[in-house]
Amino acid sequence: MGHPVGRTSRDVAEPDLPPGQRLQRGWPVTHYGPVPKFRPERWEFRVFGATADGEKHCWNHEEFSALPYSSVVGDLHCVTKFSMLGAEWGGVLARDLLALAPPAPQATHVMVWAEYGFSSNLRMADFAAERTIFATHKGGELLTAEHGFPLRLVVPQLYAWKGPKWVRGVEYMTADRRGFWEERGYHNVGDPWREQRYSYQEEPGDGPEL
Ligand SMILES: Nc1nc2c(c(=O)[nH]1)N[C@H]1C(S)=C(S)[C@@H](COP(=O)(O)O)O[C@H]1N2
Ligand SMILES: [Mo]
Repeated sequence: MGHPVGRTSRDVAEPDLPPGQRLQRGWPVTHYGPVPKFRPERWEFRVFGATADGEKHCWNHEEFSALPYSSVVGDLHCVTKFSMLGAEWGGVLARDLLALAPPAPQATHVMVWAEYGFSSNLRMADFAAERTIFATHKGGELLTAEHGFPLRLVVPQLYAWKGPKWVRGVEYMTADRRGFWEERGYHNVGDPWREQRYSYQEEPGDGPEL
């Protein structure tokens, strides 16, 4: 064991980086459009679409803040090639939300909706993954406005655009539909380990026809 002579510890730590990614010191801010202003009295989180009971489920900010709190460790991989590894995220697990507002059996995908109509589509399996989390905190501290306060989705096993900041709801879908970046040339699935960056790389079954 130990590090091979002549190599730095950085070299041996890289297996956590997906192909084509590089480590980023600090935490840059990346998004399209302005940072929305948080108005607690107008904020609500909605789960709608193909729910098991056919109803829409809503939480105001106070109610959402009272949901079970969990934390996970997960990476952010931006498709522009920087990665942040091993961040600790706190908030509500997507799994817990699925239990609180169950989808109909026919629901196969979700659209995650954020302020200003930003959206991102996910396969139900990615949404229900162990570490998919609606984060309110990072490293034990509340998110800042530019990083998504009061709520952002983190899906550690996919590229970071799959996790909207300023998230406001989830639509359960019985067929796949492209979200904001998925309609604009990015891969429908977005697995960084398979380097699924762009829609031209898609194979049959990866997403709806373009
Ligand atoms: N609402 C919204 N969420 C978004 C985006 C966006 O444009 N709008 N960009 C995504 C992209 S491409 C990345 S890399 C991450 C960046 O998160 P950060 O700014 O906290 O590093 O946010 C994601 N979530
Ligand atoms: Mo990104």
